[in-house]
Amino acid sequence: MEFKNLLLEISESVAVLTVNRPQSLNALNSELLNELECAFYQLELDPEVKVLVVTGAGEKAFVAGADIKEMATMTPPDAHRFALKGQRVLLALEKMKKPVIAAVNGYALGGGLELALACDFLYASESAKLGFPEVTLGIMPGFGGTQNLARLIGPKRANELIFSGKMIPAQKAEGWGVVNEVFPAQELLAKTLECARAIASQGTIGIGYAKDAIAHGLDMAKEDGFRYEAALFGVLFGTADQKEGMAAFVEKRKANFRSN
Ligand code: DAK
Repeated sequence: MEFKNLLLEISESVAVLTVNRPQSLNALNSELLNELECAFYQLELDPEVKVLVVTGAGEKAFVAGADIKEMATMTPPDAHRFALKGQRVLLALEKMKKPVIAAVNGYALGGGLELALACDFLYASESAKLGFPEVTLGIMPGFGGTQNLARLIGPKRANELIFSGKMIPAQKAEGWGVVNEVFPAQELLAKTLECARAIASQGTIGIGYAKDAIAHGLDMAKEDGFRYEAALFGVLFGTADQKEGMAAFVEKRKANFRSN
């Protein structure tokens, strides 16, 4: 599919998906949400892609939220459809089997922060600002933000951020555990790609199972999580990756994973 609002580059098993509406600070409108949904399904199925990086075009914004100009005139049925679409897109991202890293290169606000939080982890530039300004518009986060943020940083900090509508700098978000690491703006993408390529060189099936165990284990009783982990661990011993990884260790060479 041709994208009007996204740039997609794939190299060395890493796909970089760039939200590309810099004139609107990469705000998410309906057309862009449709394109994101297609892109996530396409990348999930593409055997060339082992890791996905999501970022924003330009130096100012990752994604400054849902498109307020489009939302301003929505009727309740329009808003309902828009909400269902946004939730579907972010759930598709959250459920991707492949690792996804957000490279937050500027404002990540509202739906933009929800997009970043749906990724497996976030790196950010020193100039990035994160927040949920929805209450300043008379609404509340609606693409999973209340749920993902409170689970991630606890209700007290989530309450403060969401009730106040204020933005916090990347460094503070790092202290809160929202962002894994902060880099100078000009290094962000290179550092993100370095990490993405390192992940892409490992056994993809093991990483996918670990992602599954972490995500689903959080919703389980601990003993059930342990049982689930053990079951997946056992399955890995039927894969070529496990055989290659352990043979490479014994033979003192670099593993060459084929991910089957
Ligand atoms: N939507 C549309 N256009 C936006 C935008 C946005 N979210 N953010 C920025 N822009 C546009 C601006 O209107 C401006 O366009 P022109 O006026 O030049 O045509 C251009 O981008 C540059 O922005 P500024 O001139 O404002 O740039 P500044 O540096 O002065 O300010 C800013 C940057 C990020 C502080 C400011 O642009 C700003 O406050 N933007 C809005 C941020 C915001 O409130 N974001 C949250 C949006 S609400 C739902 C689920 C989820 C959601 C909604 C519904 N359902 C379940 C129904 C999600 C809601 C949101 O995300």
